[in-house]
Amino acid sequence: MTETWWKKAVVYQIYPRSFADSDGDGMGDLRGIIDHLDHLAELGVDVLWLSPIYPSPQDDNGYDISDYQNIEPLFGSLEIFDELLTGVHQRGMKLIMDLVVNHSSDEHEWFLESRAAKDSPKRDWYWWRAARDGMAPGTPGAEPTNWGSVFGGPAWEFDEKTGEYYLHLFSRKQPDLNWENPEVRQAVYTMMRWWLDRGVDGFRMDVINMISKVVPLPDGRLSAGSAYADGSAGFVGGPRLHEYLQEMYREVFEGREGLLTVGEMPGVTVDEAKLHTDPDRHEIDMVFQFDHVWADRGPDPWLLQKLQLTNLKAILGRWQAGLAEVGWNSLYWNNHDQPRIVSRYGDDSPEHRVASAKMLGTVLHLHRGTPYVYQGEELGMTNYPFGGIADFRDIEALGQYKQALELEGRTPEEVLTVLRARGRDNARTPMQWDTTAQAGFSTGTPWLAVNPNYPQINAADQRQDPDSVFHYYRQLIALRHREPVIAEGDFTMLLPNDERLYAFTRRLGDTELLVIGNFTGESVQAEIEDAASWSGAELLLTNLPGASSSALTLAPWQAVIYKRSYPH
Ligand code: TEU
Repeated sequence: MTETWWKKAVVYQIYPRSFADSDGDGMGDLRGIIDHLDHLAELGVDVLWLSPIYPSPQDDNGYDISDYQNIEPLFGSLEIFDELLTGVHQRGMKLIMDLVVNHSSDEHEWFLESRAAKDSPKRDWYWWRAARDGMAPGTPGAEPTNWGSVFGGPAWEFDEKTGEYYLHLFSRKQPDLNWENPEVRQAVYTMMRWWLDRGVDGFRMDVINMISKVVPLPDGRLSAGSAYADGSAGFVGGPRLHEYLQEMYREVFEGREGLLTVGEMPGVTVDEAKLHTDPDRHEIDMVFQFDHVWADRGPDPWLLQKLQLTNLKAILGRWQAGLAEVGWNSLYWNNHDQPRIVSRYGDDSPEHRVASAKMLGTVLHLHRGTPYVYQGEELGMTNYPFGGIADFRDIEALGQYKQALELEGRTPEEVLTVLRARGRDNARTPMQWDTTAQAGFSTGTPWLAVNPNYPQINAADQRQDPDSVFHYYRQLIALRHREPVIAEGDFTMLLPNDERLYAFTRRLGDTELLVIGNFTGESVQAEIEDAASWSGAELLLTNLPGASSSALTLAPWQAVIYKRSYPH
């Protein structure tokens, strides 16, 4: 196995609480994952990434961890985890854990100790600060900086007991760990080694580009209409981030083989990503960046914007070019924080759902980088028909809704329009396994409602149907395993100014691929340079009948992959 085995690999993300419930409590669990491992093996994915399964008060569905070295009882036990790991390895797959160490839960022993007294030996394990100079502690505006938290409200919580504030970039139950303190770093590395020794194959590192803060913590920029400032300049890609990641590599990963490390890095630049993933620098294997899922986001967070295809191409093209020689990227449309891609950049109407889901899969998987499939994406699962705010469970949706209405003068309908389209709960509705009650997810009442479209969209039907999204994803994954040009080849964007077609070529040695995806519901002629030279090329894969290399006319939402030898 070479150390870049992951260039040919496809990762599948499981959100355990929504994947499969084996005991009828309405919450997915590890036994449920074990029961469905054959679905994943049949799909052909190489690596499973589990969203957090550690003990947690579940304030942010497990991204608030109260014990890093155990399993949440709702999900199972360490024994069941070992059984799962064995089952994964027996099927030739790997398993990576979610590593959430920018913050812990406020119920973690470390924080309880830190909070107990100003002179606690763990006081400095978190970010404690006094009120702003000249202001009474605990009064509005007295927070140490003007930063807002991602989930609404200020990024600081006042603690009566010691009269100081602690920093939480996310919920108040997710205090930020202080990475400046070497004891914190060592405690994290010890825990990571413990999991690797147990047999896990690596980590997906939650908001890992936020662990280094600018000291002293600076105020952020306040934009018109928002209650709190954007503090990101004080903690995104901070001054010691490279140093910490290199130290982590030495302390945890050096000398171990066959692992995968992926750093989730909202707001990372291409240049920084290149440094993080340059193999000679020994930081991480690949980044998980956000630019292409922010492509339909405008300056006003509560105004829904439509995707401009040229913008998406400019963004992904920039990432392809920037990491062409050195570095590596993850490729994803979906995760547990994003709305369903077929409802977002595709068309989830009965007429076009299947074709557009397959087209989006084709375009993504044929880029250079490691593709991620989020549970249900392989079925073309869609957004949920949310009504009012009572339908949402996500702490982000609820917190942002409250802030927008109470402090920023927004109307419920304005905010709901965006939450319905973009809210994270869209990704978190239960996996649709079959046509039985609750889509076969649970015999009880699911913690979040099942999408009512499960009789039409479910795994059991799709496994039987050779034309399903499931079998198409299976082919895409197999194609990456078979064709070195997909993993290793270079990338050239075509038609950058076309608002309807996404087209590019890939080349490695004497093999060249042409990939075109039609992002519209009309048929479109591809006006690429030298189009005629592709006539006679081999059709590797398409999602609809009637593709012809001599015409290059794409039916609504059609995708094609052609292959020829180079030079031709
Ligand atoms: O997400 C980080 C992150 O950037 C999110 O704030 C994301 O941009 C936003 O929610 C999109 O709406 C990670 C996890 O993936 C997320 O589930 C956690 O809530 C968050 O970190 C805190 O751990």
